[in-house]
Amino acid sequence: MTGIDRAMLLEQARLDRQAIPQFDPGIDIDEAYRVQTRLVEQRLAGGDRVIGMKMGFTSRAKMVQMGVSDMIWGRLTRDMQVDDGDRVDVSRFIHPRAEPEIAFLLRKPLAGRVTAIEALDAVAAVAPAIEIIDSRFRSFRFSLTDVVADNCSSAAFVIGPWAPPSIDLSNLGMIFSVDGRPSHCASSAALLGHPARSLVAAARLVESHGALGGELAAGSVVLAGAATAAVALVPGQDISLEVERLGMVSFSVG
Ligand code: 0L1
Ligand code: MG
Repeated sequence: MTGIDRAMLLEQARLDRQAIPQFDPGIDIDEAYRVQTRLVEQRLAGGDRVIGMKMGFTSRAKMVQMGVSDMIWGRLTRDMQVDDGDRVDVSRFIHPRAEPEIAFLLRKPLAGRVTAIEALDAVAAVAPAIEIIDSRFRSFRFSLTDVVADNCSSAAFVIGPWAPPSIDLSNLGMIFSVDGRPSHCASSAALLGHPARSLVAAARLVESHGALGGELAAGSVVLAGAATAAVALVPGQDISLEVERLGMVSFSVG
């Protein structure tokens, strides 16, 4: 099966809301990112636009939940964004889950090998965020290369109020709640010890893969990755994340 075949299968699975089996034989990581590029190109051909990047498996909790051990990255597009406080109709997904994150908004381009201080200097604002993931693979079972090809399970994301980048992100409490009751609690330090490290990795990866024009452009959004395991979504839930000093982001599940 060619990379284009794989990208078309994944896109069809999303459109039909029908999970597919894992790829057999597997593919290597470079081919997996090429499949991801082809996958997202199909959406861009339909008028969608890349607005940023998501990092994945940047916390131990997520690596353990999904049984993988490497960081991955995917593309965020405009059509994936849901407004803070909105109702999300989950019938458009296969088996959606939500996870608590921190988002960065860039004020200037970022690429290559940068320090955490340089990465933070490129940040215009930070916000609490929730990512909705929806693996196109059956039962959320995948290899690292499968999930990369599948745009890292990304399905939608919600960003809360933007806060100044001067806030110290090193150890902020994060309370992820379902129906107002805490489901998972974490510190922002769960993200590689400091969320800025996820941005550093994003800058390096985007350049080394020659993706997104080889840089994170000014105005890009970067999701730093989930700080805890993800929560399965069912209609009727209210999902919220409160991040100390950054505030709250939420959506309801329809
Ligand atoms: O933020 C994350 O670590 C999510 C990675 C997405 C892959 C998945 O769990 O399906
Ligand atoms: Mg995520």
